[in-house]
Amino acid sequence: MGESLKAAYNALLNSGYQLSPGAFQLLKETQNPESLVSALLRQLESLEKKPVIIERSHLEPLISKGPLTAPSPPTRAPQPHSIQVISGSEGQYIEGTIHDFRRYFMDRFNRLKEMLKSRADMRDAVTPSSMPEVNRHTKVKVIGMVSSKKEFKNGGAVLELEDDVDTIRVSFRGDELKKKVSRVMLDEVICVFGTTSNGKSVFAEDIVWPDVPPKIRSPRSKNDVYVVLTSDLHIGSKLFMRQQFESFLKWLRGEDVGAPQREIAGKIRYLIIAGDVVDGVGVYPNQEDELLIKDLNKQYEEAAHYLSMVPDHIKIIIIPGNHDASRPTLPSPPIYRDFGAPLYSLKNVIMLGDPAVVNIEGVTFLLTHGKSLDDVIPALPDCNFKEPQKAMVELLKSRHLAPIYGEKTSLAPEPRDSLIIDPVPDVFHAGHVHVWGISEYRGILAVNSGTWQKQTNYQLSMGIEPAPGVVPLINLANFKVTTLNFL
Ligand code: D5M
Ligand code: FE
Ligand code: ZN
Repeated sequence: MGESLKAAYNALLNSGYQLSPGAFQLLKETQNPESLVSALLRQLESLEKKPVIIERSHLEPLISKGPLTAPSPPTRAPQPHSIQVISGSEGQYIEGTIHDFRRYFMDRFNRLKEMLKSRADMRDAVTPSSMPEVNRHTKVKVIGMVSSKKEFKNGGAVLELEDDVDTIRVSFRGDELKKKVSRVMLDEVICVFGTTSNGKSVFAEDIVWPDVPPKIRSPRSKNDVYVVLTSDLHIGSKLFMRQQFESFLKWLRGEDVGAPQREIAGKIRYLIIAGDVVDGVGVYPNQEDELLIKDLNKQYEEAAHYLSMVPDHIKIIIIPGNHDASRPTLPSPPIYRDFGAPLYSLKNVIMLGDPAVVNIEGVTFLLTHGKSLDDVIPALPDCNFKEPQKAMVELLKSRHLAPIYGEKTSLAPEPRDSLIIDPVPDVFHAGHVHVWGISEYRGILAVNSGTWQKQTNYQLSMGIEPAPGVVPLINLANFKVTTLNFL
């Protein structure tokens, strides 16, 4: 088997698919099996009902379309932007009754359960209310939502897993399992492999998270196209780093930069801002003392004034953060027009909600401000506020942007849980923590884009040390991330 064919074949198996003989033959004959499979996996991600066996007919349409082998056009004229908004929640009004929350968690549970069950080794998994009736040791796989977690000094641990009807108790022993249990977050959906002797409780042997399938990364754009990621400008705050942000804007325009950098600047087509555009008003006690502009409308006017300096050939995508004029509850709608009007009037700006999924030049971006990191980072043993990208990777494994319910992140119980990570993105972009960081997990880039705000008094008192003025940018032709320092 050729290298590319082998990689393609393994990628399918690892994602839980089997190949029909016809499909295998077709893969063997095609020029680049790896990119064909990669295109197929991307397409399958968006399907609710995924096939078990990949047939020839799944692959054929992807070949006849021809983009995989088509030669690049010999043109030097500027290409049109290619941007498609997949989702950018409008944030519907919801009362939040017990009934609403029940329906919300049922949707979360059912969809993550189906995700787990799409793996070949988990098709026979049960849920707490469908445990087998047994009276001797029997192997079981149980999918449930974690409703409680207790870790004991002697190294043992107990989890309670529930579905809409029943709860079961799962016990853990041994160092390896202890480490896995410490990674379990409340309200996430997991599968436990183990044994039961009564159909009511389980001795665990392993834990499996929904996770993302391993991906083959193939360059998505033929030419160098740069996407700049930033967030947490906090315009209106006395601690907004005006000068450094102005240098950044100058750089975007290709001014005052050396030749190699100017070349990059000329290839920037997109700028994504993952929330906290302004500092807002009344976001935390005594915030006023740190505000330079105390009027929210004026803060957005100032923000639009800065962003109007971004050249028109760069599309700007903006989602709200917890300091912006939007609902603080997730999912949050786009920044309200009443306050954000000056931003809406910029013609190269696209305003979206949190979370949002956009496809840029064939690359799927998942955007969120990252408010839930306040809950997730303290809950996970190997995560910290200095490396927010690590917690972002854990969210990918949980396939959820805000698994923990009832802490600092408030959730709107909409009928469909839009915080489930689906489709699997190529780039996962968040901010909020004010520290930049980049990680790659199973072919997905997780990027936290830092801030333009110096340390606030609150952050000082909490020992939070921001890392401002650094901007990551991604070249969509090779997925290389460059960081630029404007300090
Ligand atoms: O959040 C910037 C960082 O500071 C983020 O890690 C949360 C933390 N922060 C800031 N203010 C608070 C309060 N009042 N409680 C808890 N954590 C906080 P930002 O959204 O920019 O304020
Ligand atoms: Fe912020
Ligand atoms: Zn924030």
